[in-house]
Amino acid sequence: MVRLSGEHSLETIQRFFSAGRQLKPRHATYGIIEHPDLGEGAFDDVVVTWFPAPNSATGEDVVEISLHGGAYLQQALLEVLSRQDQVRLAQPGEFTLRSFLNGKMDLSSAEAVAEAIHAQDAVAHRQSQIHLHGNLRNYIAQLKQDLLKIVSFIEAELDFSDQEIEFVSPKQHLAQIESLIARASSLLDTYFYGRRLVEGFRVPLIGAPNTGKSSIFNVLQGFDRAIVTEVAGTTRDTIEAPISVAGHTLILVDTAGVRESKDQIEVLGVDRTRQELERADIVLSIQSADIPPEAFTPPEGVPVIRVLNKSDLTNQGTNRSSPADVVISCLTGEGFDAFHQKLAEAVLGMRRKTTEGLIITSQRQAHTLRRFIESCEIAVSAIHTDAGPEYVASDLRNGLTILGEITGETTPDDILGEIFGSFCIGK
Ligand SMILES: Nc1nc2c(ncn2[C@@H]2O[C@H](COP(=O)(O)OP(=O)(O)O)[C@@H](O)[C@H]2O)c(=O)[nH]1
Ligand SMILES: [Mg+2]
Repeated sequence: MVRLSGEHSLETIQRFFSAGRQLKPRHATYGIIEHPDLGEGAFDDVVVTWFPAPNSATGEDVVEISLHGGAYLQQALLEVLSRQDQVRLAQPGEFTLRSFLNGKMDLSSAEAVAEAIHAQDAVAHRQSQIHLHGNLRNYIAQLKQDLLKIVSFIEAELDFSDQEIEFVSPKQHLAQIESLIARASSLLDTYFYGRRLVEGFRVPLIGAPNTGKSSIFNVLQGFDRAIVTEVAGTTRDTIEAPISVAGHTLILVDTAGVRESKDQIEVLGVDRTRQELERADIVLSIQSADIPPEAFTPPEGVPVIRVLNKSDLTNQGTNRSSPADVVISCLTGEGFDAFHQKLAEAVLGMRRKTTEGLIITSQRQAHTLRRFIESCEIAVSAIHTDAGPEYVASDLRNGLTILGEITGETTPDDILGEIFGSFCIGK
């Protein structure tokens, strides 16, 4: 589909389209595209739908041309259309930007469009749909409304402070402000999981040379990607590949292992392994039945799955006693179902949502929420130190402005540029 948006959309398409009847708002009309620049005779038969402003996706006049599939038809039409007066190709994200500027969607929904475009798997996609349908906006709107109520009370006290009226002291707003902080924090807590929904969970394979890390990497991925040999130290660089587990994307990282080595390239590989360990979300600690176990300290707070490989060799093994969560063999395929199950448990164990099912995935939203919580915390300490209602009110006002940035009521232009720049053309 080729889409035109803006005030010259209708007159432009009328130069190309003949149907024997007028286009009717929001009705699909079958007809023919023809134009001298597209060669002699009919170019394609198409269906054109006209959405007059403001009842369209962008809030402007929109014309959608559904043509036959195929790169040539699409490219030729785009090229000729974009050479017309008052017509040019859209920038990435421009349709969504216009929709936002015309009040058709708030900023968190616009970001959800970006999330939907970038979603790599089922769970991330479902989350983008929850955001797109405004649930995040509603959550923030509720926070704003409750905060506004508190601010109004405190400011009313300021306005009438010279009169003999009894007002509640700012202390009595403490519990409400603290509950706002708790609600914002529970949303912020979902960011750790939310970011990984979008980027994938990093899962390095760590272990002594020849334990079968590269072999496991290949089996989990379903095809041979990493080089497997009997020579210890074959894997020098890290290689990564996405796999799907329980609807989540995991980025498997095959590493060089962590042994001390004299080979310079291998040493660099071992350094990389250490860096991977620092970024890890789940660590696969690999041992094998034929190789003595090597001690390694996993990073704190990161789930580790202890894998004992080469179960087919257990009888001749030297490593029968090492404790493992799963016992597998790349040779026979034994244990891989249980291994998948363990991986699924590990990612699902990291899932965080608010009670409304919300998860934030954007760094901008997380950063803004953090600033909001900070300004509420400043208000709380102002109350504790009897700083005076004018200070409390001003900190809370600040919080209101910050919340407005999440939905886009008060977002500076440079931030808008950054958000919409991450879209693809035609969205
Ligand atoms: N018998 C047996 N050999 C395996 C198994 N997995 C890997 N190997 C062999 O172990 C050697 C080292 O494997 P590789 O994946 O390169 O180990 P890495 O150094 O940890 O990456 C290769 O010869 C593999 O064929 C297994 O489950 N059983
Ligand atoms: Mg290897």
